[in-house]
Amino acid sequence: MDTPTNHPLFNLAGRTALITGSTRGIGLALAQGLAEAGARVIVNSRQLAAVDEARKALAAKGIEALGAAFDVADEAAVGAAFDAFDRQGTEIDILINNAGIQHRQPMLELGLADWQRVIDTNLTAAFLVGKQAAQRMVARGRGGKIINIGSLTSEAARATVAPYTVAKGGIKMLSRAMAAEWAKFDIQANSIGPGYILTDMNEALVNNRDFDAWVKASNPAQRWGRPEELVGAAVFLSAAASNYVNGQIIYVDGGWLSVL
Ligand code: GCO
Repeated sequence: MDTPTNHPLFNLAGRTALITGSTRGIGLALAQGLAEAGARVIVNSRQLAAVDEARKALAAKGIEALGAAFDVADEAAVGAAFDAFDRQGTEIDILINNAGIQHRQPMLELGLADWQRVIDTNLTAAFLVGKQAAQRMVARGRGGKIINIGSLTSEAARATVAPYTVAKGGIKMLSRAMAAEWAKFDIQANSIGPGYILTDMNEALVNNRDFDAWVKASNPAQRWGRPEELVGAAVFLSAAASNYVNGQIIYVDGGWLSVL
């Protein structure tokens, strides 16, 4: 990879970033984007094989990524992963809580187990991983950056995705709660709210003609977003450029939430 030549306010050289759920989709694009801005990146998912594959894909682009396979929703596994980082001397300066799942079902039929699974993975995990990362940032005294990935549903509900909507609304407020408690340690915690993005998670929606037409008609940009279009906001929120920006959510949605 070329030596980063970006503006110093956006240069991530010397920083280490953990991006959860980064073996595909938005997470993988953010891992690549942060690496291109100079960061050393750690790829994560539950499956070691998926982590290895993502590292290979990044290596083919000249990026040497580290890997850490663990379940972000499992408190013991998260603790063990951070203990391993400590043993290896890996110090995380930037955390992107990106891991997320979807479950589409009308709420009248929704069972507790599915509700809980989505809340655990999309919201509680960001608290669990965020806490471990922040404890170390505070102890090191050099501050840090936390980015929690929200959604259009951080702001507005859509039928059939209630637990996801509730979790993503929570993500917006989790960033603010983190900012409230950790800003004094020079930690900035912000959210990014992607619009409808072309990812595997949304494959069923992309392939649904009515849904695809709805996305193109409702969004002023008249198209789906691409994962790499989230990189600019992520680099900004990971870099010195955002050192006095805290508790915000930046929607990267083609203008969707700005219109009726
Ligand atoms: C859905 C999607 C959403 C969106 C996204 C919008 O079923 O509505 O999967 O989760 O992709 O989060 O911002």
